[in-house]
Amino acid sequence: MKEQLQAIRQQALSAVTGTQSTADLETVRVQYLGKKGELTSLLKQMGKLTPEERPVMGQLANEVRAEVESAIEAQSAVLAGKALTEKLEAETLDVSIPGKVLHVGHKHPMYTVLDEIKEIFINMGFEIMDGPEIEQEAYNFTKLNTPADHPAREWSDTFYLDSESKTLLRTQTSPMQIRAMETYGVPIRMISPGRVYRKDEVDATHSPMFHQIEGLVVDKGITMADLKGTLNAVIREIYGLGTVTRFRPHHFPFTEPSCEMDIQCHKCGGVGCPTCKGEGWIEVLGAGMVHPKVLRNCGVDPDVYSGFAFGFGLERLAMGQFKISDLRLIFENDIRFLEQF
Ligand code: 2NM
Repeated sequence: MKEQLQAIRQQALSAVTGTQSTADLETVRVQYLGKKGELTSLLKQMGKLTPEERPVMGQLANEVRAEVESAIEAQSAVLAGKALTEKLEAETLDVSIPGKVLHVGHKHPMYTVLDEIKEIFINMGFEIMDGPEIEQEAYNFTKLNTPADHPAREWSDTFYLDSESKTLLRTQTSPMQIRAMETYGVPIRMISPGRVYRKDEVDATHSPMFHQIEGLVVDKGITMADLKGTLNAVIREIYGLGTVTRFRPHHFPFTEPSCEMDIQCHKCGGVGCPTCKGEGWIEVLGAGMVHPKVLRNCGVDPDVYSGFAFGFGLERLAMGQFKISDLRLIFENDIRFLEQF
């Protein structure tokens, strides 16, 4: 039996060191040390030995088992190292290849300006309200005191969606203010930013779709002084504290009296230059005291309440702010243009 054990030791050790893979090694382990393995089978014959021989053989068998086990462990480490080396060679990585540049987008310049404006009005207690771009003639014109024979209603000026001129693409965002007064009543302090549509040919300063922000304040005792004070405060937030402004008389059907607001040209200080087209002033918005008929059309008693309203174009504001010379650049979405902001 001693000779058999020695033989198993010899064969097992050389089989272990001869293995080329982890799977091979496992086969060898089962062959010698497994439940039906050679060493185990031999130990089952221990009963045939004399009582004196048994402990001697038992000890030898344990030594053989321990030796084979540690050889397996050592070979396992060798094979793992070999597998890693092969893997590293097979999967070569060229660290000199340039990485992929990820393009991260950012806010469109016009929306940067819009967010700034919203912030200013929110801080003054205004609410922001969104409305439909497809409007009814009543909300876009009639309730805003724009009568049927007003030039703004011309087919050449407005996108109508039916032959009776009942539905249209809104030409301003004020219809939303009519809706707000009807829905929430007064007092009210709100702005409505959004897209508006007019039948204009595209050029450097015109587009059939552009963005407007209109505002409305209605309460008891609101006067032209509130209009001037509020708009001066807003414009000085946008253009700087030292901005000089003026109000000129104007006409809008929905306000009476109406005005336009100019800022003194920040480039030439009012002397006249290309930026202000020699005027010394730059027009920034239209405004006025809400016409009593408009208030009445919204169920508001003009003998108790009064209000002011205003409107301005967002593209023009962004163009001034970022020194953009052509309106079309704002809508073309050319990445080379947009990346500059
Ligand atoms: C402007 C100029 C003047 C305006 C009027 C109203 C409403 F709904 F209260 F009648 N909203 N916006 C208004 C007034 C708009 O844009 C140049």
